[in-house]
Amino acid sequence: MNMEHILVTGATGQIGAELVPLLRQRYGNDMIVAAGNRTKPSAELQQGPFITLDVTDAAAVRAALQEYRISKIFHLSSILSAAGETNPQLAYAVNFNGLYNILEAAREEGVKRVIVPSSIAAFGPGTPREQTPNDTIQRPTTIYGVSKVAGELLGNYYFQRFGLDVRGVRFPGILSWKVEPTAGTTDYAVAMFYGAVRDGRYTCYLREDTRLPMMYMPDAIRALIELEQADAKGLQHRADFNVAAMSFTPAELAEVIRKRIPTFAVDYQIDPLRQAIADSWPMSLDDSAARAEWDWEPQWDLERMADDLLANIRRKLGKQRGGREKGDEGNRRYTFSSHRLCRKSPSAIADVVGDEPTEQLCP
Ligand code: AKB
Repeated sequence: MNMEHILVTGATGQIGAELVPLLRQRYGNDMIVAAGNRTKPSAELQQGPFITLDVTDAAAVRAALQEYRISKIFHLSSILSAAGETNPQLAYAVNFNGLYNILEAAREEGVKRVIVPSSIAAFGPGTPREQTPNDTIQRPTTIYGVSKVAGELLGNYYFQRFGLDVRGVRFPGILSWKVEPTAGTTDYAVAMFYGAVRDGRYTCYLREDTRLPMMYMPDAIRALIELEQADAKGLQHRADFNVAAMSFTPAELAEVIRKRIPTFAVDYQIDPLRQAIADSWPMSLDDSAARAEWDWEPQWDLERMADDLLANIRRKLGKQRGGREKGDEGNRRYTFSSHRLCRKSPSAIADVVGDEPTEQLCP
């Protein structure tokens, strides 16, 4: 194996499933090694190298870097906020030990760059919630958030101490249609679109006035790629950039959907766990550091995103043409009308490894 490759962990998850095809378009199918753990990879992900990789296994991580001569890593494996609170031990193993294994193996194997997404979860109740500054108080109250702060600091440390080029953005909630997120707190936004198309209604687990920062997937992917390619000379921050696109509440989102589907109905059944998490997060972000240091600029607003998402979800669900289209990623069951987290066995919860959606929400 002579050529250097890019590794994407958590490839079967919400972000990975969209990042991998895009990177493969740019660099060629064979150059991008997609790594997942428990979720069956889609046919699309298998169009290039796909490996099963448990990031908590240090030897396996190192062997993968050696086998494929990995030069860059997008490390997306993570247990998200809501799933993390149902199994903090697993979240610790994957989010702390998994990241440590990636950074150590990258350092030892001479990897050039590691991209590790952080999240708005890296902030907490003590953080200013409106236009949250890039550099501010970070005392999160979830294991996911604690792991994200640690990840940012570790990334900065590995750069300063070992010269490993670690970079990362703090993602808001991400809306997309290809792989539905089911392990986080911001997932309601995607679920509302699916509910609208599939059932004409949706039961929301967050209060109607819960304002959170959000972003459409094409912007999220572009943020990762642009930060990865940014000139290092311009970067004062490393693994901790706020990136913003839009902020809205469930009630505002429902209104935007109702403009397009007038009969759409929403009711609210609050999940205390996810409501408490959302209430501890920023409502909007100041992303001026990302704008200044690597020219970050979002391209999608709420109205345009709504049109695009509805068109794609309709196509995916086959509502317009009475059947699924060839190539659709229709292999998942939706559990979005749910409002409560199941207390499943650790092995079932472990399926969320790799930023992956699971059946962990109960109807
Ligand atoms: C979650 O809700 O846990 C994630 C996030 C904001 O990081 N979508």
